[in-house]
Amino acid sequence: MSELAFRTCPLCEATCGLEIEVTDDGGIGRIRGDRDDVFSHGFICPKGSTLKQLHEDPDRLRTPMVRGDDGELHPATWDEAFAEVERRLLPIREQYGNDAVAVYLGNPSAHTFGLSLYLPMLVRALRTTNVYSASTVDQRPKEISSGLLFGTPISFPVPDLDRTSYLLMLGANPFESNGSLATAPDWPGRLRAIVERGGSVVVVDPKRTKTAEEATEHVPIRPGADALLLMAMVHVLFEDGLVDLGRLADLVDGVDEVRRVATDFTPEAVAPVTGIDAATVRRLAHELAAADRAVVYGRIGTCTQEFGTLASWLVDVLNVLTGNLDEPGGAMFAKAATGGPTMRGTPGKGRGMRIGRRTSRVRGLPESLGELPVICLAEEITTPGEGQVRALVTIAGNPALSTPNSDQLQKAFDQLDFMVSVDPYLNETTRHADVILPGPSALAKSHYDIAFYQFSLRNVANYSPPVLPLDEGAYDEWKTLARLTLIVQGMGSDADPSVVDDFAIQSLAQRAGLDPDETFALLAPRVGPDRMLDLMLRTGPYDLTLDDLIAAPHGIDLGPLEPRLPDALRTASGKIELAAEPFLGDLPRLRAALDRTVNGGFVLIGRRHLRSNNSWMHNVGVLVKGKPRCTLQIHPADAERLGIAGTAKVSSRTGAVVVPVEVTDTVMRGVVSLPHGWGHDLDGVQMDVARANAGVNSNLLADDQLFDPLSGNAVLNGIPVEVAPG
Ligand SMILES: Nc1nc2c(c(=O)[nH]1)N[C@H]1C(S)=C(S)[C@@H](COP(=O)(O)OP(=O)(O)OC[C@H]3O[C@@H](n4cnc5c(=O)[nH]c(N)nc54)[C@H](O)[C@@H]3O)O[C@H]1N2
Ligand SMILES: Nc1nc2c(c(=O)[nH]1)N[C@H]1C(S)=C(S)[C@@H](COP(=O)(O)OP(=O)(O)OC[C@H]3O[C@@H](n4cnc5c(=O)[nH]c(N)nc54)[C@H](O)[C@@H]3O)O[C@H]1N2
Ligand code: SF4
Ligand SMILES: [Mo]
Repeated sequence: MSELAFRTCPLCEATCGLEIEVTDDGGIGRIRGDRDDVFSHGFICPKGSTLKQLHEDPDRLRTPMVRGDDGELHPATWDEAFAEVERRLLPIREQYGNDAVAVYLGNPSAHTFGLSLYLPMLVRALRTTNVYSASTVDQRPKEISSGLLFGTPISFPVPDLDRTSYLLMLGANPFESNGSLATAPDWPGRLRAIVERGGSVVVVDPKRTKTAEEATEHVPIRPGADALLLMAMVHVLFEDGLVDLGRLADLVDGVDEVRRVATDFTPEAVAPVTGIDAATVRRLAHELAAADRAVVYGRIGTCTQEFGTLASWLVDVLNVLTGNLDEPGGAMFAKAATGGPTMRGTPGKGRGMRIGRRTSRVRGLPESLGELPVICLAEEITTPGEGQVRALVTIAGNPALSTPNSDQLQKAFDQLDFMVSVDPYLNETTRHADVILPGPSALAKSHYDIAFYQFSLRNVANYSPPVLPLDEGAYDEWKTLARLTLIVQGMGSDADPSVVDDFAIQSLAQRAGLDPDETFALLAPRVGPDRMLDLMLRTGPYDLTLDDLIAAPHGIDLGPLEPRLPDALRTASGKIELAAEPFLGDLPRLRAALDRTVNGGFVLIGRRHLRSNNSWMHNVGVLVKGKPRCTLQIHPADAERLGIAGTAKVSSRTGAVVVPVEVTDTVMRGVVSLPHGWGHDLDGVQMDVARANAGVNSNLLADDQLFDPLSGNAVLNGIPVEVAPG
């Protein structure tokens, strides 16, 4: 006998519904796609079912770990672990000031309900300028471009795949990644449907990916050249009289400036740098303008490159100029059931977005969204002086593998006086920690995708109660964050986490104009993230309650996206600021790139695999079995010219790796591709399967000195490298 539980998968952004068999003895049986899920209709990828393996993984930490006098990490009780944090962290803050403590927030902190809700309070309590996250090796350029254009950093227009007839997609490979900053289960099915209904999918990518192969057209591009391509398309739209703003004509500021700055970027001028001939650029611009429902979408390949912010901006410039913004089948704004920044305050107007309000201490790189670029973290630890980082808190992150020049960063970690990590694994990063605080497995937590429904392709609300009770000795992650917050506030390591939880409700109630006492009474007896969610739903745009969601285990479909402008804008002008000053200010750099000559050297790009998830799921045997996936892909002509077979040595300014080679004509000549998140054979890592399938760390090659200046985001695609037989 067994029972079925339903749960949204938290592993990537696609939010698939899972059907999970729970056996009589409280074990986990089979996990499949939930056919009744209102959004995923049974779709699942190979990672979804591995929540079972993650739950059962013997290497997953079940108790806190504390470094003893012998220098080794040992299991400890929760009280001991929190006491150690208090004992070690507070004196550092007292002696050296708040900035001496840095915090790094990793990707799963956005995928974990409890973490995403309680992190802001911990970060605020730390009162440090040294806040870092995986966002500056990812989507920060898109956040800045959306913030400047539309007013909030999560004002992401998403491609309305289900109704479009023309999709121009740059730097994304959703057949492997399942989509990003555009939440929808089954991207592959949705893309195939565009083609089946006679539409076009054009993929711009230096590699002929699976997505490109299934598309109607693949346009290979030199890494980093997207902004030039897009600018040339803008040029053609103006030159050939194809600009048509439609309904939004009165809502857009700066069209003439954009016309002016696009003048020099003719298709002929950009062709030598992009590798795309002028006729193709003209045709793409005309196709985009002619399609009745068209959309441009760019993702990580357009962000983690030297013109990340400009490329992200130009994606939406094209959507605006062709009248496809905020239209069905175009680029639209979601309306999440919990409310959010595009729904708060006065409709249609706001404070807009400011960037660079301060700069980093050592290199002077700009702040954005209250954070500094993670490429600055190592130097902030190693450079003496006032404000030097001496302690680090990492939460759901593995910067030792995920961020550039990781050798330098790992050496910097050794210099810290104290480090605490909230993480379920003893991995490449947490091996440097003095205290590790592991949360329960995903199956013992409730779940709601607070973040990803903000940019979902349909408006959906789906709550998952915990599938399993907490294991003995396990401790809720939101309570861990609450207790860290209280420690930092000087309330003591044994303070009651409900103080932080109650404060959160009080603040939310006040912001919504509700009476706090009545609100507490209304939401009782719930506590923790569930209570916060209930309040957010009640004050959100659909008048839902958590009970409504509990009564709908397969989710509630709130319908397709609807036009939201002008109400969703939060710019100071109340307009779409198409020519915001920071974009124009960065254009001389782009113009200078027109004079570049391709020098015959190699550049490195990254890739993802369906059975992998950044750096942390390589301990799941069913996902890593088979051929090694951490290989260097190189074009046959390049391999032959260099005499490379078997293995290659790849080196950059920052490091070198020796890696097995996969010769394939799917990559352009002069480009090599290596996935990130590997390199698990480091001392002290307690992940046996990952160690046996170690691979090499591509971020030894990524350079902390290469970045997009507007965002400080790292360049992870288009890294100059040398390739030789290994
Ligand atoms: N070269 C190169 N580098 C890249 C990229 C690239 O394309 N190329 N991609 C970048 C991108 S897009 C991203 S998002 C970053 C990711 O960078 P990070 O977020 O730093 O790294 P992850 O590999 O996601 O590591 C997640 C960590 O969270 C832990 N974890 C997993 N689940 C939970 C949980 O429920 N609770 C807690 N507390 N911890 C949990 C894992 O054990 C692991 O330590 O990597 C970036 N790095
Ligand atoms: N299976 C799996 N799924 C994942 C993840 C994972 O690690 N594994 N990670 C998750 C995370 S954190 C994120 S952020 C998303 C990312 O999701 P996607 O953005 O879809 O990321 P990728 O699959 O890496 O695809 C990026 C593509 O950009 C191309 N590219 C590289 N440089 C350039 C360039 O200069 N210009 C252009 N036009 N293209 C370029 C690469 O060849 C690659 O095909 O995926 C998420 N989903
Ligand atoms: S596509 Fe993403 S959400 Fe869906 S099952 Fe796979 S990992 Fe989970
Ligand atoms: Mo990411």
